[in-house]
Amino acid sequence: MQFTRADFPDDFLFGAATSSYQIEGHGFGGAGPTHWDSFAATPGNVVRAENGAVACDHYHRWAADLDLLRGANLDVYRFSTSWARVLPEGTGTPNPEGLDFYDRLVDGLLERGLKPAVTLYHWELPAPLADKGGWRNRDIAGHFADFTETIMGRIGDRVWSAAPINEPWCVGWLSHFLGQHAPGMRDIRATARAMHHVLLAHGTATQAMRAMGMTNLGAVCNFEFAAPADQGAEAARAARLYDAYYNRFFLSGLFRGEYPDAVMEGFAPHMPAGWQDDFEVIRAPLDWLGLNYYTRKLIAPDAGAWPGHHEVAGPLPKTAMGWEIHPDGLLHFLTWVDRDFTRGLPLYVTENGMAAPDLLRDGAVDDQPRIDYIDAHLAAVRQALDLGVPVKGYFTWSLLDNYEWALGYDKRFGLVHVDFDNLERTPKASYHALARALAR
Ligand code: IFM
Repeated sequence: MQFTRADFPDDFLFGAATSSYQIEGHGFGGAGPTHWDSFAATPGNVVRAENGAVACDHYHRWAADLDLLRGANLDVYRFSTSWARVLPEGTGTPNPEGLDFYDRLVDGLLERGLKPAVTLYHWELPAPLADKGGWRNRDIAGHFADFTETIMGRIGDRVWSAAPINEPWCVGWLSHFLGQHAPGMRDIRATARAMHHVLLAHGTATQAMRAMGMTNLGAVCNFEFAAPADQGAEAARAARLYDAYYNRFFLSGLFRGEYPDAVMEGFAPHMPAGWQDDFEVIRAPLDWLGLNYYTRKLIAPDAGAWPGHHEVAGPLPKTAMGWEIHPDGLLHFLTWVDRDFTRGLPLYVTENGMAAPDLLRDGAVDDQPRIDYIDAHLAAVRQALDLGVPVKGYFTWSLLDNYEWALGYDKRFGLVHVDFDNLERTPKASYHALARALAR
């Protein structure tokens, strides 16, 4: 690795990120059913119909996994809590085993000198709430605040930071417009409502945590650099619209109390009644913003219904996800977000990493491309710091190879290889390189 900890400010934090459904093993410990279980059980949605029932068995192996974090000389661990593990019905009586699990996890992190950075929701909605319309139903915001109070009532006194919802774009657009994630809908009315309600739920959860006296509260959004597929005016317009519903919609809601006009051209007839009155809740003050960044997309116009465009393959080297590697996009977003939205608020790169066809050979995994990817993106962070952007930390996605949603277990993002037959963990070359770079 080209960089070391010494290349960053003293208070700059390095971490790794995971999420509950992707690693824990949802079949254990009394967790209730989620919309990801039924989505995965429906033919055609997930590669080989794989689900998170066992995943990495982190539910039983968490202590060894936390040792891996410490062994990599990381400072902070970003994980999520499973709503359905804590409240199997989504509302009502908590599952004591679920609360105990997160309690042990937080204590285990603190014992190892690691800061617990919690995300409340990373996509596994309890099935009983999905039955009631899930993110399309405004009631979700109240239920989410209740869940927040339940889990934070148990661990909120010891967590270092908290953010309500991972990647609102995926909860809204990817899951309700593109149909690629649970609940697999392709409906513009569902999308407009889900995208608004996810922000409302962010606001109610943030208010609930403030009322409990919690501090260091943020939001985590994902960003893709949108570039026109050709030099024409139509492609430029298409890329601007992609940028509006992907990158600007949620920031505009959170920091300006409005939605971009270009998005409302499509969404206006489908918004829930009274949506304009919700911004007071949505704009609950934040202490930081997290940016998840992986790639750019080339956007070409077409004659289809709104938004009237599609992605085309780009020329840059790609990861195993088929995603172009474009570190300049991270520099763009860090500087743009600071200048136009957050204005001095601490920023964290809360996810960044690559999938690769990593092979375990003689007990080792040579994943030099991942080392290069991390190096290139850290160089972008370093440039942003030099320009005065207050970037305070960088998290690699992910600690472990895990369940990559609709793509099942094939796409390996981990610093640590997981053999999904026997669940054995093997730190990859990137893990060892990071541990050396971060040694104090
Ligand atoms: O695995 C996902 C994660 O759940 C959310 N951010 C992107 C990652 C890679 O696709």
